[in-house]
Amino acid sequence: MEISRDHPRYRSLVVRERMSELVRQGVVAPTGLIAHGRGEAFDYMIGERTTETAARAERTVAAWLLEARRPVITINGNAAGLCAEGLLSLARAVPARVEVNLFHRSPERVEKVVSYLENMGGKDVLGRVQASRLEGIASDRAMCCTEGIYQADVVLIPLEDGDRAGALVKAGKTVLAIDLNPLSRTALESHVTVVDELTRAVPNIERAVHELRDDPEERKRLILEFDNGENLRLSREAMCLTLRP
Ligand code: PTJ
Repeated sequence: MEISRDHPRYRSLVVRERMSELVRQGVVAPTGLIAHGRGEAFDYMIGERTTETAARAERTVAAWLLEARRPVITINGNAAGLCAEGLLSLARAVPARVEVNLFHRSPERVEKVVSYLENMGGKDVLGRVQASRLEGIASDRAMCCTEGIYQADVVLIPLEDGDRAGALVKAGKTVLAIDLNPLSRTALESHVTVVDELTRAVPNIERAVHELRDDPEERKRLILEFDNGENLRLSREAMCLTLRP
């Protein structure tokens, strides 16, 4: 489809086209488009901007990633389609392992998403061999890589489903989410929830990684002072303010 650059929603239309093309290629799940639409709706409500509370959450995520012994960033079809280069760049900056972990899981799709990331420059992307299981999830969505999620102490989960976020918390990991829906189970279960659009959040987190790398005191302060309940309340309040006539 030809999209005119003058269209006021040009960027949104380009992203939609890319996501639907990636559905055709099998990287994004068909229902990933529904998840994307939900994200767009919440982004409207937050004013399509990074709020002050999201910026604080992004710095706290950076602090946790730098403090971690074995940080892992999980990538699903939507996260790959929206922000593969940004997430790979963040992983290199930390450095963190990258693991493909899918909700709509099949060996063929895992292969497609891993290959997609490798074509974007991803090195040592985990996901093809998942020999460990997370407790508390009955289906094969519990599968994860032993040297990835299973052994991780800190996991960044962009656009994750609630069951797995809860299972990661129960497994004793520090769970950092990026999710525009401040009411989702993922947002509520995680230790730090960035209520911001993925492609705005990821470069902000990477910038904070560089800023905080040599500042352990500031990292500790951010982690100690962060209150996710208050962060989610402020995010909901920001949405209410946008909606107020
Ligand atoms: O590739 P798969 O098989 O692993 O499937 C990926 C999806 C995203 C389809 C799957 O994990 C899923 O169904 O997720 P949910 O439960 O719909 O949750 C996705 C969450 O991400 C929702 O709360 C959306 O509001 C949010 N979201 C969607 N797009 C964005 C977003 N948050 C931040 N930035 C976005 N661009």
